[in-house]
Amino acid sequence: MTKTEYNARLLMLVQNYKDVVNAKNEEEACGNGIFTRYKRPVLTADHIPLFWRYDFNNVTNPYLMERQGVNAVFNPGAIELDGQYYLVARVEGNDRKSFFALAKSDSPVDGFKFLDYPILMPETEDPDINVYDMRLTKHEDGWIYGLFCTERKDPEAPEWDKSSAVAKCGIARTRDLIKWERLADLKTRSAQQRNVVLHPEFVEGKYALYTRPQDGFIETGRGGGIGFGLTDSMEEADISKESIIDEREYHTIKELKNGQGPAPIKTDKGWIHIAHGVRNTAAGLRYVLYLFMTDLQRPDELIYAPGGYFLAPQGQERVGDVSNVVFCNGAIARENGDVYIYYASSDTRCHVAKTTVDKLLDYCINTPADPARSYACVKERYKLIEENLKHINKSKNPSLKMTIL
Ligand code: M1P
Repeated sequence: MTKTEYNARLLMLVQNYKDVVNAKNEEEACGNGIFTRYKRPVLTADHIPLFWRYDFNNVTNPYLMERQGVNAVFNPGAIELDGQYYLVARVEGNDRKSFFALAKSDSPVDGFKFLDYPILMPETEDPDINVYDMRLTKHEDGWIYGLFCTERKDPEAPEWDKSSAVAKCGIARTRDLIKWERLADLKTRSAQQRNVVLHPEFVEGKYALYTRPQDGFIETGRGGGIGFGLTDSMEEADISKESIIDEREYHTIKELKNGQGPAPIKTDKGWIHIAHGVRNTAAGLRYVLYLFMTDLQRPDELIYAPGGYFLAPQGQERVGDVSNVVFCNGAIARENGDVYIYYASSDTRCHVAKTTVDKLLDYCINTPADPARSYACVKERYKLIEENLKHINKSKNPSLKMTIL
């Protein structure tokens, strides 16, 4: 490669990177009234700084090749601190290992830039093989906790089995998102755990955690459902009793498995939970987001369970490394009532959708629960149609009249 070719390639790389990182985001038109999607992903593999991927020494890398590629950036935890928006993304290298990296912006919907280095998460005495899906919780004890999945090879697996793994909940805490103190992994009585999330307040004077007990690494087996348990300390977190607060159910969007998303959002009417539900199809697993609410004093008591999904993969979101997946482990509820939901699509890229606490409450309280049978669903829809037809016929609003063609 000549010097001119090298420099032309370098310029092209820089220009492409700048275009991606500086692109402004726009709301999608119309939507469903519950939330508004944004047109561009907020983080992708193309947002990874070039100096994390390329060796820029033209002696050691004369062809300006990518030396350490990044495959995907997804499932970000999210937090607002001092008016800045932070995402702790799951970055997956070409080697399939995930790690955490902090991106920051002064806007909730665009301009996210990674800091100079990814997070070097300290290990415990039993090193993690893979870490991912951090949930950030600003706890009332003053710390910011990051709970994540730590995966290790199953020590019981026979020599020929190169896939069986054990998932546990890793725990770390920080004050500034830069320096992390690793604590002991969570102990529970379940074989495996994923999607564990810390509640932001003490419950009965203890730390409260949402769990997802599972028998195996992929299948929840006899386990599953979103669990709840208490622990005296986060330094040696140990849950002796888990109770299931949101079951998986036959013929619903959470038939196969489900999991708590980010820490729940506090409102005067209860806690709003964003969760994911999974069902199996001939085309593989389908992951969607759904909501439920729990009691303000008793966050383990379900008070509203709107039926069906809240947000499902759409358009380009449906395609990626693990297609037909949306997953959310980060949301920011602002003091002014705005809520930004950060979700990833198909284990590949991160998006944002905007809504408000009032809209989420209206959705949770007024969306009918899943009536469990086709006949009951049609009856439910009849009620809506009958009321609407009466209302439209009485109305003098010409636009409303036009809804009947
Ligand atoms: O591939 C989809 C998701 O699968 C897992 O989630 P769950 O344990 O709920 O099935 C996680 O690996 C998650 O990161 C991933 O997005």
